[in-house]
Amino acid sequence: MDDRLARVRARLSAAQKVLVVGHVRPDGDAISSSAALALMLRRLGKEARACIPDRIPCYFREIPGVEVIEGVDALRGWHPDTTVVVDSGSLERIGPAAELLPTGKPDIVLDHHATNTGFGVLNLCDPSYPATSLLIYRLAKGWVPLDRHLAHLLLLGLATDTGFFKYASVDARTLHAAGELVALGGDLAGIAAAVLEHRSLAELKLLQKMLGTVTLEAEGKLAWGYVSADMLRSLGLDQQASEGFVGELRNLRGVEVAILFTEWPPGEVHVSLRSKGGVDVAELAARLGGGGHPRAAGCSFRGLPLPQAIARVTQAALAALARESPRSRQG
Ligand SMILES: [Mn+2]
Repeated sequence: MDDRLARVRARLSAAQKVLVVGHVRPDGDAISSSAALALMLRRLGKEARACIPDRIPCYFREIPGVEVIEGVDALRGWHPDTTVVVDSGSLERIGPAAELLPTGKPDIVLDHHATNTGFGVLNLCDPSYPATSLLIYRLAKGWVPLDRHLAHLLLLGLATDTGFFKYASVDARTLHAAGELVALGGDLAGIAAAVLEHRSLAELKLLQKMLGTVTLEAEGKLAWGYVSADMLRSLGLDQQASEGFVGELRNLRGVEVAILFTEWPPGEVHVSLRSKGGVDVAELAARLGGGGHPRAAGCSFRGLPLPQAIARVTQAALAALARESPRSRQG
C-alpha cells in the first residue's frame, strides 16, 4: 500500500495542471474526495480543479471547500496534463465528465469499490478502506500539510460513507483517522447536522408515501419500497429527495436485504441496495449492471418500467438470499 501511495504522490508531484473528477449522483465521499484532493494539490502549487458532472445537494454546499467543485461545462476547453478519478468503480460512473479526459482514460484512479474495473493508467483501489477520503488522507499524510478546513472536508467523506461510523466497514484504523481529523479541527457534529438534519416537509411527506409501499418477502429478510415519478412530481421534488430512505428499510428488525427503487427522471429507475447479513449486494448489483460495496450498492435501468425493475431486482435478491441461507444456518 505504501508503495502504491508513493507512486501516486510521485505521479502527482510531476503534474502541473490536474483535473480531479468524482461521480454522478454524488455522495459525501465523492464530494469530499474530489474537493479535498484538488485543494491539496493547490497547496502544492499546482493548478488543480475539481469536477462533479451532476448537481450537488444543497446541504453539502454548506461545507467549506465544496465550492471549488465545478460542472462539466465550466471545464470544457481547460487542458489538464494529469487526470484523477476518485470514488468511482467504472468510467461510466463519471458520466459526461469522461469527455474531459484528454486520452479518454484517467491517469490515476483512487477508489475503494470492490467492483472497480481498473479503468485508469495507475489504479489505486483498496476495498479495505471504508471511504475514498480515507485513502486521500493517507495520501496527504507526510506530504501535504492539513489545516482544519481540509481535515473537515476529509472527515465529511469518512463520516458519510460509514453511516457516521456505524457500518461494519469501520475498524480501529477508521476511528484513529477520524480522531486525527477531529484533532486537526474537523467538526463531526457540524457535518452530522448539515448532512442528516435537512429534511423539508415535502421530503417528509415523500417518506410517508414511500413507507406506504414497503413490502416484506422471504420471511421478512427482504424489504423493498419505491418512490415513483408521480410521487415526486406531486410534491415538486426530484430523486435527491429519496436520499437516505433505504436506511429506513434497512432499520427493520430481521431484514437482511433492503432495496429502494426511485423512478426519476421518468423512464429511469435507480436502485439502492443495502445488506446487513451475508448477501453481497455489490455482486448482486454487478449482475444487474451496477456496482458498489458488499453492504451498499446500486444499479440503474433505463427504459424499464418501474414494476418490471422491481420484479427483476427482487427476484435476484430472493435468489441471493436463498443461496445465502443454507450457508448462514451452517454458521
Ligand atoms: Mn465512497
